[in-house]
This record gives sequence, structure tokens and C-alpha cells, in this order.
Amino acid sequence: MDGLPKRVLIANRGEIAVRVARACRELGIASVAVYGDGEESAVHVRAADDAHRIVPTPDGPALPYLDVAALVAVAGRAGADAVHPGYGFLAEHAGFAEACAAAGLVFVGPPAAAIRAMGDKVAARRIALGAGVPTVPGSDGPVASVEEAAAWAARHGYPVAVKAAGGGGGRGFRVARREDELADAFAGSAGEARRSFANPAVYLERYLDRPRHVEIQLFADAHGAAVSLGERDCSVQRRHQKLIEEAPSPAVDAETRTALGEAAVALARTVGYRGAGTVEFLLDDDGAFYFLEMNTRIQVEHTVTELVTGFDLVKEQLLVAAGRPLSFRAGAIAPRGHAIECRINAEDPGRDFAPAPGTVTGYREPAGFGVRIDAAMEAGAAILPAYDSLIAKLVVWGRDRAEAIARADRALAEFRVEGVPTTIPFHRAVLAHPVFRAGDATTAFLTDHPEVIPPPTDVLAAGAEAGDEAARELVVEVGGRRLAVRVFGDPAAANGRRPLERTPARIPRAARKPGGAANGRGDALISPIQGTVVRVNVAVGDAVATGHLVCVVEAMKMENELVAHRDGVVRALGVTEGATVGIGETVANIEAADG
Ligand code: MV4
Repeated sequence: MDGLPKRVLIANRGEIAVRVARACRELGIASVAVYGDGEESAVHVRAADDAHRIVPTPDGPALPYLDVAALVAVAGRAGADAVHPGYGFLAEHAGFAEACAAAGLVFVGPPAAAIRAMGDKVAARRIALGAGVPTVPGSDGPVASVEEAAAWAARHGYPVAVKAAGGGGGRGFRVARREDELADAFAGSAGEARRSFANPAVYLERYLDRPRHVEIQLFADAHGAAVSLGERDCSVQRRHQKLIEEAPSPAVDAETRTALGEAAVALARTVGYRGAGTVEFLLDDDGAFYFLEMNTRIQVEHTVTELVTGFDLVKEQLLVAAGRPLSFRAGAIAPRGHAIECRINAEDPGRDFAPAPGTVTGYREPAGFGVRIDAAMEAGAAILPAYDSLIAKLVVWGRDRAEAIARADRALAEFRVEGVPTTIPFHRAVLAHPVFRAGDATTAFLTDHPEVIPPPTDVLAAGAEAGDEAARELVVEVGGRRLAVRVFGDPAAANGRRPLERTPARIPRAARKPGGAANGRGDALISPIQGTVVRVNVAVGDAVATGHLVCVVEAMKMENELVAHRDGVVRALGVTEGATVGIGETVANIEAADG
């Protein structure tokens, strides 16, 4: 196909579905949305020209955006000739790309073979090695047993990273700092790999301490062009979820940028890549970089590259998928200024970034020079627990990094989100932090600087409980001067009848243990997150030491290990495998060893 698609099915939801619909509109292409239960009036549905409900079938996936057969069928029914997968869901599912092709639909993404090759992280490492791309020293392929892992580690030294071959994005990732940690790390990685992926294999790498996460945006077309659009720095992450991304990286000089770009392009050429892709690297403090993995999709943070290059990457995806040559040449790319993205999530940073689904009761986006919001949000919209908690991406541009930081902070201060806790206060604290401002944040930033994590969101002020209990913003005039005040409870109740006794409930500030996902209250080990218990590692009567694995809770696609908060004996268990556990619920009662 050299003509553009006429009608694109968007196999996604939320802000990226809106983003794709906008690119289609500018190209004169019609767009088709899909939706599930309770989403018939969602913003992404209204952004498209046509929309079709997908009803889950008893033996199919629960979520419409994962239903290969239903998506292909809707594309046919809607008269679509192409499919854009967005990110997440089926974006890196080679079988989906093949099913689209088999149905005569253009898949707006790379060839299925490239998706498959990069999906196996052991295979991807081998391909990178073959392409001359630097990789972290690691095992040559999967390791079958703890003994084999110990032998490798004895030869190459600790610390060691244990990774799942079918993993990526932090799933199945464990670290053994010493030999006595290897058995647990190996079992944890292999267990998560077995439960999460078709591929249970694990492999080893030397563990780099405090690297930066730097990734190259690349684009390739069907005419032999493969081009780097420069790097993004995504070092500020929490539980392998990126929170802040920027371009360019404050840690990358021109020489390193060229070398990173050449490595990414070499890898893309080796796998016959086409379309938008991202090659992730770890960057050491001495400037050395190592291939981590390749993401064969458009990424959440593509926007910062758009702002510094001026290229519409989603439009480019549609053009390249149609067989058009890239609209830019390597020599013509002249990044300008600095861009920063802050992911505004419905999460409570003070409760270990626990996702907080609910209704957004009030919503107003910032605006002004250099401010871009990619979102699918409005007052009254729901953050559904089945999906990612992203509310909006705030993306700012400035002539230099300092201007971009100031602009981001200004925009964050303007941003109003009511009804759910958000990451906005956290972002403001990071942007104000001297280490971040100096451009020195590494992947360990939040572990090293937990002071940027604000206290738990006040439930009443956030309106997360009954709306009528929410704080009210009122304006009063005193002596002709305008004053904005915040009233808790019923303002009428203050009218002489009874005093305003309803002050917001004070929730004790959770003990903050960077990296540790356990909270104790007396005997009770309390879950700081909501999720599904995928493993219970202790039985009633077991003696445990502080830090001993009690259970594994899966939340937001990540496994979280809840560990004993004290030495003692397990007297009762509040969780079972397969059940859900809520924030603040008791996981286990552990009677102290000394009493
Ligand atoms: C590493 C590493 C250090 N050394 N590999 C985490 C998720 C997965 N994408 C790879 N990850 C890491 N791999 C070696 N050999 C440190 C991390 C890592 C990390 C990487 C990127 C961004 C944030 C991170 C946070 C913690 C650990």
C-alpha cells in the first residue's frame, strides 16, 4: 500500500487512542474506536469518527483491548483497512500483528518477526551482541538452576541481576548483592517468569549500580532508511514505572549521543525493523552504555522527542506503515531546546504510589506557551480499576532545561484534579530537588531521596470518600480584598448552629521504607497496596525474620513482595493465593519473637 489508509481501527483507549485519532484527523483518515463496559461515553470514543463495543466472551480475554479475534472482526465490520495498537495491550503481540495481516489489515507497527525477536530478551541480547551493540556482561543464554547461576556469579562477581527471558519492563527482575541472596533472587525471578510469561527461562547479568535509563527513539522505513531521533532520559521511575521523562538527557554529550544512535540503528537494521521503535540502554556514570531491551511500539514518552524534533511521530507511523519513505533524513534532524514529561497518575505517592481508581470530580488542565497536555479526561470521568491509572501527560518545552523545569512547575501548579489523589505534588517536589535540578538523577533517585515523596493524600480533602465530605474552595471578600479559603464539611453548619468540628481525618504518615513494600502495626503486617495475591510464602506457625518473604501481590502488572516487618512467628494469615488484598488490610499476624 502506498496510498494512506482510509480508516484506522484504534485498538486502544485513553490518551493514546485520542492521540492516534488526532493524527488520523490531520491526515484525512477516518478513525474507529473500540470500547468496553462503562466506556460508551469515554473521551477516546468521542474522539474517533466511529465506535464499536466489544463484549467479552466466556472463553476470551476479559478486556476488549486484548481480544485479538474481536478486534479483527470489528475492523472488518467497520470497514477499516489498518490497525493502530497504541502502547500496552497488544502493541507488542506478534500474533496480533499477524492476525491483522492475515485479515488484509495494515498493522501500524513493525514486522511480526521483529516484535518476536525483541520480545525474547535472551534472543535480543544475542542479536545486540551480533550487531556490535554493547551489552552488560551476562550469561550466554538462560541459566537452568541456582547452581549454574552461582557458578556464573562466582566467575564474574557480585552483584548480579537475575532477569526473565520473557520479561522486560522490570517483570521478573531481581538483584543478588551477595552469594547468600542468589537463591532467593533466582527463585523470585523464575517464579514470576513462570506465572507471568509463556517463557519461564531466566538469565544473568552483572548488576550495574545506579545507572541512568537512556533510550533512543528510532524510525525506519521500507526503503532502507533507519534514523535515530536522539535520546530520552527516563531515570525517574518507581517500581519500573516511568514518572518523568526528558529530552535530551542531561547526562549525554554529543559523542555519546552519536554512539547511542549508531548502536540503535545497527540493531534496527539487523532485525529488519520498520516504523517507530525504542532501544533502551543503561548509562554508567563513566559514560559507558549497555543495551537493555528494545520496545517495538510507540511509547508513552514519545511526546518529549516530538517537542524537541518537531516531528509528529504518530503521523510518521501511519505514513511509514503505508509504505511511504520517512519524511526526515538523519542529517536534517536538529533537536531544539528541552522537553519534560510528567505522568499525572491517579496514585497516592504517600501510600507507596498505590493506584487510586475513582471518579475525577473536578478537572482543569494547564495551558499557555510551551505546555501540551495529552489526556482523555474530563470532570465526571472514571479511572477504572481494570486499567492503567494515567490521568494525563503534561509535556512542556523550554529553550533550555532550566526553562523547561520552571514551565513544568508552573503548569503543575495550574493543574486541577479533584476526586482522586495524584502524582502532581510528587512531581513538584522532584522538580524542586537539587539533585534533579543538577541533572544528576539516576534510576535510584527515589530510593536515595525519599524526601520527594509527599505524605499520604488527605482522603477527605481529595474527596476520595463521599463527595459531600470534600473540601470546598470558597471566595470571600474582606475589606474589598479577595481571599480564597478552603472549607471542610458543611459550610452551613458553621452558621451559628454548631462549630466546624469536622476537620479532615488525620491519617498517620506511613513509615517510609524506600524499596520495602511492607508496613507493620503491632503484630499485623499491613498491605500497602491493592492487588491479587499470587503467592503465599509462609504458613501459620512458621518462624520468620524481618524481611522474610510473606506473600507476593500483583498490582498494576507488577509483582510486589510483602515481607515480614519483624522477627517472629506467623500466628494468622489474612491472605490466600488467588484472592485480592486491599490497601490497609492485614496480610499476616506475626507475633514478635521476644514477646
Ligand atoms: C539492570 C539494572 C542494573 N544492571 N540490569 C529494571 C527493569 C528492566 N528493564 C531492567 N532493569 C534494570 N536492569 C543490570 N545488569 C538496573 C535496572 C533497573 C532499572 C532500569 C531502568 C530503569 C529503572 C530501573 C530501576 C531499577 C533497576
